[in-house]
Amino acid sequence: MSEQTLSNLMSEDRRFEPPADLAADANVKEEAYDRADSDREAFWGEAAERLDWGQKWDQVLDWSNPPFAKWFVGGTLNASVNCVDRHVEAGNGDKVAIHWVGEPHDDTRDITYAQLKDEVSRAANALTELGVRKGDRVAIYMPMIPEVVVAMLACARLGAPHTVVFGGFSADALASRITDCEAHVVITSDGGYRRGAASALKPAVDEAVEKTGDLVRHVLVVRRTGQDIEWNGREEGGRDVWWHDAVDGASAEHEPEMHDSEHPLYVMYTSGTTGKPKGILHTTGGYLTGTSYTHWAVFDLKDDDVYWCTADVGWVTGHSYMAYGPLANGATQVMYEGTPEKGRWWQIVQDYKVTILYTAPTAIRTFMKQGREIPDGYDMSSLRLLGSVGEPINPEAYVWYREVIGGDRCPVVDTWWQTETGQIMISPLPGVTAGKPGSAMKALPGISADVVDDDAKPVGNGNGGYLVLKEPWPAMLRTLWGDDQRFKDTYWSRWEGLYFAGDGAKLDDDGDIWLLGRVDDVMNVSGHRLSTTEIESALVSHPKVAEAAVVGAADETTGQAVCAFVILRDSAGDGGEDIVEELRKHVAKEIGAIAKPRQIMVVPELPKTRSGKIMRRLLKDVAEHREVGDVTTLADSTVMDLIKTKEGSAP
Ligand code: 6R9
Repeated sequence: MSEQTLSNLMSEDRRFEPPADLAADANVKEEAYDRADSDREAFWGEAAERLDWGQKWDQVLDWSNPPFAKWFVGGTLNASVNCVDRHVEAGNGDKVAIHWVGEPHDDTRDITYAQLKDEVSRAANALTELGVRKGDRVAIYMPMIPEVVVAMLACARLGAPHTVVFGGFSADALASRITDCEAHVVITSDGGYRRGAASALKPAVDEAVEKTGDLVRHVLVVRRTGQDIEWNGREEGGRDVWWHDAVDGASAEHEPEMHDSEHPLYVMYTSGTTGKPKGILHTTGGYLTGTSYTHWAVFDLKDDDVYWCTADVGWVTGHSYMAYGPLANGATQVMYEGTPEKGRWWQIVQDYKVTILYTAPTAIRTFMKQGREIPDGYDMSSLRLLGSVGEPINPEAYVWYREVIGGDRCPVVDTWWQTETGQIMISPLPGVTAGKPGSAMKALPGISADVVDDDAKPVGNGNGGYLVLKEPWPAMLRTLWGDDQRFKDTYWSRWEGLYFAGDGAKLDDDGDIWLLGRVDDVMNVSGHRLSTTEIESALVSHPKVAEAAVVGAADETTGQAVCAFVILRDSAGDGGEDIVEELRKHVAKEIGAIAKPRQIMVVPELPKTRSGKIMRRLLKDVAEHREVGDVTTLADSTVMDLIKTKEGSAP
């Protein structure tokens, strides 16, 4: 990687020391790194002791057949017992597990651990009644309502792996996932609320079920919006069953079975670069150990915290850090049904006295765009810790998040991980690490990461390359559902014994890690490696720019050329006539002439998935004047039309 491209982010020299009181009382202190280094398996064995096991394991890790790992071999446990029953038994039944906030104002519910236990038990009994047995797969396609968590835990209780499909996905996407994991039961709702209106879900399920032939036997439907839907009840020989009919009357007593530590917990589909989505398989003991430990360590979770992860449950962050991690830790959390409306989040922080907020850079940049007057109007003094996940956080957004949302007193933990890793892998520890804006810092205790070159040689401090993981970790994916070969090929075949994450990264002079985006997003312009992130970060540091996305478009002369799409801040108006030239110059100044975008398009929106990732693939299609590809995973598929109309007016 060229010196020039590394210099921009690395010249970021602001440091934020951990607050003294947090450091003094931190769950995890500096010594944890050494302890984990000296005996990694003992370290994870100790972390596993945080859970309740039926039978204790005989062996922490079996890595005799890499890359197929087995963690806590011989141990048995039940994930739902760990997430609910044991807290009730410990006398915390009255503690609120979920403060649920619906999108319509004043539509709220507080659910205690005791209530959650009853509800999960009822749902487990109802699913049994519908014929769900240990090992059967259940598809879940729901909005952000408490029943989605209940449904997941009920499946876990039975040992029936769930596959949650994000509610914004199309009927086709749902059908392909149902087919791939052969689910006989789908749990859904009539609809959900989005941007102030009821939006139907059940019709997509009907369509998907239709496409999958006779596979699906039952569709269990929660009534959320009360809107009109087609109904094919069992009386008429159909598949549909109302949740309130099946679950509400079921017994709240359910004797849980202890499952093998390696019993499948869930399959989560994530898109690969091409072809059919990959079904990432997570199992029980290691996954629960990895998520609960990291949730406790990275967020420094205390008994009286009010934690809020804003991710949708249809995304891995919603699985690890809304469902399993926090519930295994007996935390009180907020769950919000809606999307980021102006001011609404801050109202929620104020109302529920949220202490820990975990969100994505894209949301932060949206709020930056709206202006600080909005959050400034709320009392957010309850906050003590902020987290970021999903993409590299540019220094501007980090500092804004820290200052405006965190009142300049809350540490920001930038957490790097993937659907595949299951748990946070690289992150500051809030009581230990002095944060650098834009850096995820260091592998957590018990995790071993490095940055290597094409020949798997460690690049050393001050250099860039590929991020790899060197040792197995508890919540790692076990395989791709039904496709061991693709699992090996995708992650383990590039270099012997190393997990290839697909991300570019660099080590600064202190050895701290800076993520540079997917390696497929790393451009090569005239033989210079340029990171999309780095140029985006430079663009966003311009006062008129709210958000930016950069792609490398094929170019006859330079191999690839930098093409940028920018959203201007509301205060910048249309940016003025010379805005494009002004921004090109700005990038040249920030990074160097080589990084100057060939083309900059001012656009009203960027195409994003519901988990907030910019779909650069689509922008690349625009930049290379191709027909725009598959838009079904976009949160809002009309965005591409807006961008294409702009294309005509591009310079
Ligand atoms: C949890 C999640 C994984 C990809 C990953 C990387 C990017 C996630 C990041 C980050 C820089 C962070 N990513 N967190 N990049 N800094 N803190 O997002 O899972 O949806 O599977 O995405 O997201 O590129 O490889 P997933």
